Amino acid sequence: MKVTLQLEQLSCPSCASKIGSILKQTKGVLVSEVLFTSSKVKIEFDPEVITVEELERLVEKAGYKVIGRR
Ligand SMILES: [Cu+2]
Repeated sequence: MKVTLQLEQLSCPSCASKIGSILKQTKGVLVSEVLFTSSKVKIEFDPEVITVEELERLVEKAGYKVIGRR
């Protein structure tokens, strides 16, 4: 399953790599890509292991607001 999360403006590239490394350590995340310029996070995940809501919560716990998903 795939989802793209739209975040509030990321202020610098290290924010993007921080989110990327959190996702890499997360069970159920198969592929993740953080697009710094558009503040988007593309995630391919196993829905039997993790849900979109849990993914959003992880990103928000790291300090970044999720303002949309598709
Ligand atoms: Cu930053």
